[in-house]
Amino acid sequence: MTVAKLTEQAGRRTGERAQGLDVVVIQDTTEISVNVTDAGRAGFGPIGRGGASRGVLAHVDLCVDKSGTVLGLVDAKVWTRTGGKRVSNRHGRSFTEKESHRWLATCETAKTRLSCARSITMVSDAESDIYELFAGKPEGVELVVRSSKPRRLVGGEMLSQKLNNMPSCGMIERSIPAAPGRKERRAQLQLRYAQVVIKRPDQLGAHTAAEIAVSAVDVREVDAPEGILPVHWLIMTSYETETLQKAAETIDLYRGRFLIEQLFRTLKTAEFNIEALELSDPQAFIAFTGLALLASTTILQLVKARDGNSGQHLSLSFEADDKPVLMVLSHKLEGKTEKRKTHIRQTTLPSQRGSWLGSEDGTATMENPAL
Ligand SMILES: [Mn+2]
Repeated sequence: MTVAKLTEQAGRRTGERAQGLDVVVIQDTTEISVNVTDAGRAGFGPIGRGGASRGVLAHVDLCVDKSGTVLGLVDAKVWTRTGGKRVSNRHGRSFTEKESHRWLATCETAKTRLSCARSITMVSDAESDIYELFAGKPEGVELVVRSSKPRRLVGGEMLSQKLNNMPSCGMIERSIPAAPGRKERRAQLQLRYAQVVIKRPDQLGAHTAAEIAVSAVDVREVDAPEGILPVHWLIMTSYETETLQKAAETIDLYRGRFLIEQLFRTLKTAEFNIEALELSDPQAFIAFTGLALLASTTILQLVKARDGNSGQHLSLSFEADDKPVLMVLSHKLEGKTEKRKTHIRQTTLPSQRGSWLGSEDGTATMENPAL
């Protein structure tokens, strides 16, 4: 069993679910530290700022539809760096040899595995502000990336400067999800947007496109509450963004990224607490991380099904073979009191064609012939 095999299978199923849909793939990397003695750490490469800790990295691609329903993983790579030191990515290596190439490789995998989707949009954070990503993106895959590096435009002006000098194009109101130490809030967001042409950075050679045309959307929160760092993002996208409506859509695509943070929290905190695992064999740790990522994705789907009227189908999370186990667990977990039963009913996934588990007389019904 390898992570590649597990995720290939998961990706294939996600591809089936994505058929005909406009899908968004959120990609992100998380670092997972190991909880073993110094001797046991020997097989693990450096992670963290300056390589201060030891552990593995996981790069995950989570597929959602435009309503926010989690369709599943497209791919996940889990690895540990070799050598005692973090290898410098800066000089003398081609982009395909660098660890940062993963952001582009993920786009290629998404294009292959989600070939039946109507459209594919990749969303990623500031770490993926990479010129070669925009220059090399596969056709039919669009990008929404938070900018973090100074970018010079054709004509000499800096990207951030251009947007700072523009008047506001309009306001939108959005909710900003809660994060550790921060409550959910409504935010007034001021938008600026422009079509720009970015110049190739000097350190890149002529084999990379000399310039790339992107849309830039600057969003900044006005009147943020006292003590709260106001939202200020500069987003680059391969979509043409020529209206306030389009700019707002770009921001909404980026806001959807918080789901992957929720996935990583599931992996690292209460549910799996993977960083507490005492496993000194790197290959075993990597395989376990892959399994835990798949299970965390299912948990994320179940949590969304419990909390909202997602209307998501049971087959999003489970295989037909899982049915007997789910039946047994459902009976076992259902409480004796009426309140507890209600609670259990709320946590079952509604089928598109009626209730799947827990009919009134306690016998389960199966109305979807596909399961
Ligand atoms: Mn990240």
